Amino acid sequence: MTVRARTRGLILAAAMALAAPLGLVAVVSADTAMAPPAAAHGSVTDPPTRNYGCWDRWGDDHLNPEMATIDPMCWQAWQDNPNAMWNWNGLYRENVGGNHQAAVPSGTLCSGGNTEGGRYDSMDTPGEWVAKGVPHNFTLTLTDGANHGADYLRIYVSKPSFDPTTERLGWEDLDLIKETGSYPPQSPYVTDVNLSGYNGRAVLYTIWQASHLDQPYYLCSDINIGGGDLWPDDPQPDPTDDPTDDPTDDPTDDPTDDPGNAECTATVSVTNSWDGGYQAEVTVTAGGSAISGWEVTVGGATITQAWNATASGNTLTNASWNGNLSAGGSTTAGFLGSGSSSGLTATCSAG
Ligand SMILES: [Cu+2]
Repeated sequence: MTVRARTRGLILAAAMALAAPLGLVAVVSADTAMAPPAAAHGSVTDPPTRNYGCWDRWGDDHLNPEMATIDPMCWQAWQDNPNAMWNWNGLYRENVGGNHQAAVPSGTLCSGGNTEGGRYDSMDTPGEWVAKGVPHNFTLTLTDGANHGADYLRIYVSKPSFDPTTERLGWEDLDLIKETGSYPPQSPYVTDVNLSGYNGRAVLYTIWQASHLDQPYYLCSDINIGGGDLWPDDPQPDPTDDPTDDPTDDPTDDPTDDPGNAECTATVSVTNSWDGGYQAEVTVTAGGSAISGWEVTVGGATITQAWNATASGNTLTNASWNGNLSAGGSTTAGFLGSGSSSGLTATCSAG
């Protein structure tokens, strides 16, 4: 998901680092295009919201016409209003009094009810938004560059009957999954999400009720539940194809699965950082033969939380759903680290 713009998080972190010691609340004019947003507000960064994803993938290359075919929903969004991406962290309303359904009419959920004079209206457009593959249990990360705190995060997922590629999202399309308790001012806010029983492309809808004033954020993230990342030129997944239910997928019966030859490689990249910590993604790739498990040791890391893997010290071990990789296949896991993110290394060993 972040192959095109792994440096964006670092730029944001640099902006935050500059602003924080001065005690500034940075203000970005809606007309100040061509600059990364200052650390004014926040958004769900994993799984990425529509506009955060477009900014992350294309922010340093947003005039590239190839976007129109590779990532057409981002293309239409950039054409409609680039400030929807530069200000990916500003999709909010104010003084709603908790009446979200009254303030944000069905069909406009992803633009916060056409908030900010319609700046984010392109987020409501149906189509093949790039969707991040997530397992049935994953960790949602909301990055708050302004330390507003949260009264709650309210998280919905679209019903199986809803098709984001052809329909605008409405309240009637959503199932409420959870509402968290409050968070003190900090970043990021993370919470586990359990989507058991859901499969395939869906929209994850998060309301972040900020605590500094009545300022709720309305955030649409495209996901592919139980599968890999979805790009428009990929075949659509069969929603009944749950890899964990595959009776033929028994690694112990696989004559080609020789653990003596099993190899893997791993890379680590920092996807976001802030004062005193960071978020990183590890990509594990099998070598010339299939593997049935992996461990990645992240040199230089102090891991405080992991997803799509379990952490012990600075070693990540595959989760139940992503240990089996075919030859040359890859998967990703993520973690939160404390301290500095400089000089991280990743070493993989296969089982
Ligand atoms: Cu704010």
